[in-house]
Amino acid sequence: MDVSLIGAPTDVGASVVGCRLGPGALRLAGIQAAFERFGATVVDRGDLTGPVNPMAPPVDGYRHLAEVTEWNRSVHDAVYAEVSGGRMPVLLGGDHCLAIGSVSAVARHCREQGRPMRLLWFDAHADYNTASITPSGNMHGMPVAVLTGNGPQDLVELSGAVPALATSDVRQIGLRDVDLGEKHLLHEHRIEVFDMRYLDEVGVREAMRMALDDLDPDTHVHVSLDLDFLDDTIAPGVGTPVRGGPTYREAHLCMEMVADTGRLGSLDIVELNPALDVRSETARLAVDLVESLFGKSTLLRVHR
Ligand code: DIR
Ligand code: MN
Ligand code: MN
Ligand code: MN
Repeated sequence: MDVSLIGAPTDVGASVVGCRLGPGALRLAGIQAAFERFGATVVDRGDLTGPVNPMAPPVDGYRHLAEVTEWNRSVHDAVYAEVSGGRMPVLLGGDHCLAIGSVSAVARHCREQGRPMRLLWFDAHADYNTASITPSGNMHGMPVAVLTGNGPQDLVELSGAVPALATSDVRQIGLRDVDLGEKHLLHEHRIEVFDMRYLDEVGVREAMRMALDDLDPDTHVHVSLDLDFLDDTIAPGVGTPVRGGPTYREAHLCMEMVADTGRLGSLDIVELNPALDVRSETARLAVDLVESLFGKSTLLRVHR
Protein backbone atom coordinates (compact mmCIF):
# COMPACT_ATOMS: atom_id res chain seq x y z
CA MET A 1 0.00 0.00 0.00
CA ASP A 2 1.27 3.45 -0.91
CA VAL A 3 0.32 6.08 1.66
CA SER A 4 0.57 9.81 1.02
CA LEU A 5 0.57 12.16 3.99
CA ILE A 6 -0.98 15.57 3.35
CA GLY A 7 -0.76 18.22 6.08
CA ALA A 8 -3.39 20.94 6.31
CA PRO A 9 -2.27 23.24 9.13
CA THR A 10 -5.34 25.35 9.77
CA ASP A 11 -8.08 25.93 12.30
CA VAL A 12 -10.23 28.25 10.15
CA GLY A 13 -13.24 26.00 10.76
CA ALA A 14 -13.03 26.11 14.55
CA SER A 15 -13.27 28.78 17.22
CA VAL A 16 -10.78 27.17 19.59
CA VAL A 17 -7.48 27.70 17.80
CA GLY A 18 -4.48 25.39 17.86
CA CYS A 19 -5.21 22.50 15.54
CA ARG A 20 -3.22 24.37 12.89
CA LEU A 21 -0.31 22.74 14.75
CA GLY A 22 -1.74 19.25 14.27
CA PRO A 23 0.25 18.06 11.23
CA GLY A 24 3.60 18.81 12.86
CA ALA A 25 2.59 17.11 16.10
CA LEU A 26 1.41 13.98 14.29
CA ARG A 27 4.70 13.81 12.40
CA LEU A 28 6.67 14.24 15.65
CA ALA A 29 4.65 11.44 17.24
CA GLY A 30 5.90 9.16 14.46
CA ILE A 31 2.96 8.79 12.15
CA GLN A 32 5.06 7.95 9.11
CA ALA A 33 6.94 5.16 10.89
CA ALA A 34 3.64 3.75 12.15
CA PHE A 35 2.39 3.25 8.61
CA GLU A 36 5.75 1.83 7.56
CA ARG A 37 5.81 -0.71 10.40
CA PHE A 38 2.74 -2.29 8.86
CA GLY A 39 4.04 -2.54 5.34
CA ALA A 40 3.08 0.78 3.79
CA THR A 41 5.35 2.82 1.58
CA VAL A 42 4.91 6.41 2.69
CA VAL A 43 5.45 9.68 0.91
CA ASP A 44 5.02 12.86 2.93
CA ARG A 45 3.69 15.55 0.61
CA GLY A 46 4.32 18.20 3.24
CA ASP A 47 1.86 20.88 4.25
CA LEU A 48 -0.67 22.64 2.08
CA THR A 49 -0.85 26.39 2.41
CA GLY A 50 -3.87 28.65 2.63
CA PRO A 51 -5.28 31.80 4.17
CA VAL A 52 -4.57 32.65 7.80
CA ASN A 53 -7.32 32.33 10.38
CA PRO A 54 -8.99 35.78 10.46
CA MET A 55 -10.54 35.08 13.90
CA ALA A 56 -13.66 36.90 12.74
CA PRO A 57 -17.27 36.46 13.88
CA PRO A 58 -19.76 34.50 11.75
CA VAL A 59 -21.48 36.16 8.80
CA ASP A 60 -24.89 34.80 7.80
CA GLY A 61 -24.28 31.66 9.84
CA TYR A 62 -20.76 30.92 8.62
CA ARG A 63 -17.48 31.82 10.22
CA HIS A 64 -14.66 32.28 7.68
CA LEU A 65 -16.58 30.88 4.72
CA ALA A 66 -14.13 32.26 2.13
CA GLU A 67 -11.10 30.88 3.97
CA VAL A 68 -12.77 27.53 4.66
CA THR A 69 -13.62 27.27 0.96
CA GLU A 70 -10.08 28.05 -0.12
CA TRP A 71 -8.54 25.49 2.22
CA ASN A 72 -11.00 22.86 1.12
CA ARG A 73 -10.26 23.44 -2.56
CA SER A 74 -6.58 22.79 -1.81
CA VAL A 75 -7.36 19.69 0.22
CA HIS A 76 -9.72 18.43 -2.47
CA ASP A 77 -7.10 18.81 -5.20
CA ALA A 78 -4.31 17.24 -3.14
CA VAL A 79 -6.43 14.28 -1.99
CA TYR A 80 -7.85 13.73 -5.46
CA ALA A 81 -4.35 13.64 -6.98
CA GLU A 82 -3.30 10.90 -4.55
CA VAL A 83 -6.41 8.75 -4.63
CA SER A 84 -6.73 8.89 -8.42
CA GLY A 85 -3.06 7.88 -8.64
CA GLY A 86 -3.87 4.71 -6.71
CA ARG A 87 -2.43 5.86 -3.38
CA MET A 88 -4.05 6.15 0.03
CA PRO A 89 -4.35 9.80 1.04
CA VAL A 90 -4.01 10.50 4.75
CA LEU A 91 -5.08 14.00 5.69
CA LEU A 92 -3.30 15.38 8.74
CA GLY A 93 -5.54 18.15 10.08
CA GLY A 94 -6.33 20.76 10.86
CA ASP A 95 -9.90 21.04 11.93
CA HIS A 96 -12.72 18.81 10.71
CA CYS A 97 -14.08 21.27 8.12
CA LEU A 98 -11.26 19.93 5.92
CA ALA A 99 -13.11 16.64 5.52
CA ILE A 100 -15.32 18.48 3.03
CA GLY A 101 -12.30 18.62 0.75
CA SER A 102 -10.98 15.15 1.41
CA VAL A 103 -14.25 13.23 1.35
CA SER A 104 -15.50 15.08 -1.74
CA ALA A 105 -12.27 14.13 -3.52
CA VAL A 106 -12.67 10.49 -2.59
CA ALA A 107 -16.34 10.63 -3.63
CA ARG A 108 -15.35 12.07 -7.00
CA HIS A 109 -12.83 9.28 -7.49
CA CYS A 110 -15.33 6.58 -6.52
CA ARG A 111 -17.95 8.03 -8.83
CA GLU A 112 -15.51 8.00 -11.74
CA GLN A 113 -14.53 4.41 -10.98
CA GLY A 114 -18.11 3.27 -10.44
CA ARG A 115 -17.13 2.07 -6.98
CA PRO A 116 -19.31 2.25 -3.89
CA MET A 117 -18.07 4.31 -0.98
CA ARG A 118 -18.60 4.09 2.77
CA LEU A 119 -17.83 7.03 5.04
CA LEU A 120 -17.10 6.11 8.66
CA TRP A 121 -17.38 9.27 10.73
CA PHE A 122 -15.81 8.74 14.17
CA ASP A 123 -16.73 11.77 16.25
CA ALA A 124 -18.33 12.97 19.48
CA HIS A 125 -20.29 15.37 17.27
CA ALA A 126 -22.60 14.91 14.29
CA ASP A 127 -21.05 17.76 12.28
CA TYR A 128 -24.45 18.15 10.65
CA ASN A 129 -25.14 21.83 11.24
CA THR A 130 -26.29 24.28 8.59
CA ALA A 131 -26.15 28.08 8.51
CA SER A 132 -29.67 28.36 9.88
CA ILE A 133 -29.28 25.97 12.83
CA THR A 134 -25.62 26.29 13.86
CA PRO A 135 -25.12 27.50 17.41
CA SER A 136 -21.58 28.67 16.63
CA GLY A 137 -21.10 29.37 12.92
CA ASN A 138 -18.04 27.11 13.12
CA MET A 139 -17.73 25.17 9.92
CA HIS A 140 -16.05 22.16 11.54
CA GLY A 141 -19.56 21.51 12.84
CA MET A 142 -20.96 21.25 9.27
CA PRO A 143 -18.96 18.89 7.01
CA VAL A 144 -21.36 15.93 6.96
CA ALA A 145 -24.27 18.23 6.08
CA VAL A 146 -22.21 19.83 3.30
CA LEU A 147 -21.08 16.48 1.88
CA THR A 148 -24.65 15.22 1.74
CA GLY A 149 -25.83 18.37 -0.04
CA ASN A 150 -26.72 20.98 2.59
CA GLY A 151 -24.46 23.99 2.76
CA PRO A 152 -22.83 26.78 0.80
CA GLN A 153 -22.93 26.21 -2.94
CA ASP A 154 -19.17 26.27 -3.62
CA LEU A 155 -18.52 23.60 -1.02
CA VAL A 156 -21.56 21.49 -1.81
CA GLU A 157 -20.39 21.31 -5.45
CA LEU A 158 -16.74 20.56 -4.74
CA SER A 159 -16.87 16.94 -5.94
CA GLY A 160 -18.48 17.94 -9.24
CA ALA A 161 -21.83 16.36 -8.32
CA VAL A 162 -24.47 17.27 -5.75
CA PRO A 163 -24.62 15.72 -3.26
CA ALA A 164 -21.05 14.46 -3.11
CA LEU A 165 -22.26 11.54 -1.07
CA ALA A 166 -25.57 9.79 -0.46
CA THR A 167 -26.75 9.87 3.13
CA SER A 168 -26.95 6.06 2.91
CA ASP A 169 -23.15 5.92 2.46
CA VAL A 170 -22.54 7.53 5.86
CA ARG A 171 -22.14 5.84 9.26
CA GLN A 172 -21.53 7.98 12.32
CA ILE A 173 -19.93 6.39 15.36
CA GLY A 174 -19.39 7.68 18.91
CA LEU A 175 -21.75 10.67 18.94
CA ARG A 176 -22.62 12.15 22.32
CA ASP A 177 -22.92 15.89 21.73
CA VAL A 178 -25.50 16.69 19.07
CA ASP A 179 -27.23 20.08 18.78
CA LEU A 180 -31.03 20.16 18.75
CA GLY A 181 -31.27 21.26 15.10
CA GLU A 182 -28.87 18.48 14.14
CA LYS A 183 -30.99 15.88 15.89
CA HIS A 184 -33.92 16.85 13.71
CA LEU A 185 -31.87 16.82 10.49
CA LEU A 186 -30.18 13.49 11.26
CA HIS A 187 -33.59 11.97 11.82
CA GLU A 188 -35.15 13.60 8.76
CA HIS A 189 -32.25 12.53 6.51
CA ARG A 190 -32.10 9.04 8.06
CA ILE A 191 -28.39 9.15 8.78
CA GLU A 192 -27.21 5.89 10.37
CA VAL A 193 -25.88 6.88 13.77
CA PHE A 194 -24.22 4.62 16.31
CA ASP A 195 -24.20 7.02 19.24
CA MET A 196 -22.65 6.32 22.64
CA ARG A 197 -25.88 5.04 24.08
CA TYR A 198 -26.10 2.56 21.24
CA LEU A 199 -22.48 1.51 21.80
CA ASP A 200 -23.24 1.09 25.52
CA GLU A 201 -26.28 -1.02 24.83
CA VAL A 202 -25.11 -3.34 22.06
CA GLY A 203 -21.34 -3.02 22.47
CA VAL A 204 -18.69 -1.71 20.14
CA ARG A 205 -18.27 -5.00 18.32
CA GLU A 206 -21.90 -5.27 17.26
CA ALA A 207 -22.14 -1.57 16.40
CA MET A 208 -19.04 -1.77 14.21
CA ARG A 209 -20.28 -4.98 12.63
CA MET A 210 -23.41 -3.07 11.61
CA ALA A 211 -21.50 0.01 10.47
CA LEU A 212 -19.39 -2.24 8.24
CA ASP A 213 -22.32 -4.32 7.06
CA ASP A 214 -22.99 -4.83 3.37
CA LEU A 215 -19.63 -3.73 2.02
CA ASP A 216 -19.11 -4.67 -1.61
CA PRO A 217 -15.80 -6.33 -2.48
CA ASP A 218 -14.74 -3.08 -4.12
CA THR A 219 -16.20 -0.58 -1.65
CA HIS A 220 -13.82 2.25 -0.80
CA VAL A 221 -13.91 2.86 2.96
CA HIS A 222 -13.00 6.35 4.13
CA VAL A 223 -12.31 6.85 7.83
CA SER A 224 -12.74 10.39 9.12
CA LEU A 225 -11.31 10.33 12.63
CA ASP A 226 -12.09 13.36 14.76
CA LEU A 227 -9.91 12.78 17.81
CA ASP A 228 -12.68 14.07 20.08
CA PHE A 229 -14.35 10.73 19.27
CA LEU A 230 -12.13 9.36 22.03
CA ASP A 231 -12.93 9.79 25.68
CA ASP A 232 -11.56 13.11 26.87
CA THR A 233 -9.50 11.43 29.59
CA ILE A 234 -7.36 9.60 27.04
CA ALA A 235 -7.41 12.34 24.36
CA PRO A 236 -7.27 15.75 26.04
CA GLY A 237 -5.59 17.44 23.07
CA VAL A 238 -8.72 18.51 21.19
CA GLY A 239 -10.58 21.81 21.01
CA THR A 240 -13.99 20.46 21.95
CA PRO A 241 -13.51 17.48 24.28
CA VAL A 242 -16.62 15.57 25.39
CA ARG A 243 -16.68 13.11 28.26
CA GLY A 244 -18.13 9.65 27.92
CA GLY A 245 -16.39 8.50 24.78
CA PRO A 246 -14.84 5.17 23.79
CA THR A 247 -12.03 3.81 25.92
CA TYR A 248 -8.57 2.99 24.64
CA ARG A 249 -9.49 -0.62 24.00
CA GLU A 250 -12.83 0.22 22.42
CA ALA A 251 -11.20 2.68 20.04
CA HIS A 252 -8.64 0.07 19.04
CA LEU A 253 -11.38 -2.46 18.40
CA CYS A 254 -13.05 0.03 16.05
CA MET A 255 -9.83 0.50 14.10
CA GLU A 256 -8.98 -3.20 14.07
CA MET A 257 -12.43 -4.05 12.70
CA VAL A 258 -11.91 -1.52 9.90
CA ALA A 259 -8.52 -3.10 9.20
CA ASP A 260 -10.17 -6.53 9.01
CA THR A 261 -12.33 -5.40 6.09
CA GLY A 262 -9.21 -4.82 3.99
CA ARG A 263 -11.06 -1.97 2.30
CA LEU A 264 -9.63 1.15 3.90
CA GLY A 265 -8.88 3.57 1.09
CA SER A 266 -8.38 6.96 2.72
CA LEU A 267 -8.16 8.57 6.13
CA ASP A 268 -8.51 11.93 7.90
CA ILE A 269 -6.92 12.49 11.30
CA VAL A 270 -8.30 15.79 12.50
CA GLU A 271 -8.90 18.13 15.43
CA LEU A 272 -5.64 17.39 17.20
CA ASN A 273 -4.80 20.52 19.20
CA PRO A 274 -1.19 20.23 20.38
CA ALA A 275 -1.56 23.42 22.42
CA LEU A 276 -4.01 21.54 24.65
CA ASP A 277 -2.29 18.17 24.52
CA VAL A 278 -0.68 16.80 27.67
CA ARG A 279 2.82 15.57 26.74
CA SER A 280 1.61 14.71 23.23
CA GLU A 281 -0.66 12.06 24.72
CA THR A 282 -3.35 12.55 22.11
CA ALA A 283 -0.92 12.67 19.19
CA ARG A 284 0.72 9.45 20.34
CA LEU A 285 -2.67 7.81 20.76
CA ALA A 286 -3.59 8.83 17.21
CA VAL A 287 -0.46 7.13 15.92
CA ASP A 288 -1.22 4.08 18.02
CA LEU A 289 -4.69 3.86 16.47
CA VAL A 290 -3.19 4.13 12.99
CA GLU A 291 -1.24 0.96 13.73
CA SER A 292 -4.44 -0.89 14.56
CA LEU A 293 -6.05 0.54 11.44
CA PHE A 294 -3.18 -0.97 9.47
CA GLY A 295 -3.44 -4.39 11.00
CA LYS A 296 -1.56 -4.35 14.28
CA SER A 297 -2.83 -7.21 16.41
CA THR A 298 -1.69 -9.08 19.49
CA LEU A 299 -1.76 -12.51 17.88
CA LEU A 300 -1.21 -13.77 14.38
CA ARG A 301 -4.28 -13.11 12.34
CA VAL A 302 -5.62 -15.84 10.10
CA HIS A 303 -6.67 -14.14 6.91
CA ARG A 304 -10.09 -14.63 5.49
C1 DIR B 1 -21.01 22.15 17.70
C2 DIR B 1 -19.61 21.65 18.00
N1 DIR B 1 -21.88 21.07 17.30
C3 DIR B 1 -20.95 23.24 16.61
N2 DIR B 1 -19.08 20.90 16.93
C4 DIR B 1 -17.85 20.34 16.94
O1 DIR B 1 -20.38 24.28 16.90
O2 DIR B 1 -21.48 23.03 15.54
N3 DIR B 1 -17.49 19.50 16.03
N4 DIR B 1 -16.99 20.61 17.88
O3 DIR B 1 -16.37 18.76 16.02
MN1 MN C 1 -15.84 16.53 13.85
MN1 MN D 1 -15.98 16.47 17.14
MN1 MN E 1 -4.45 -2.59 18.75
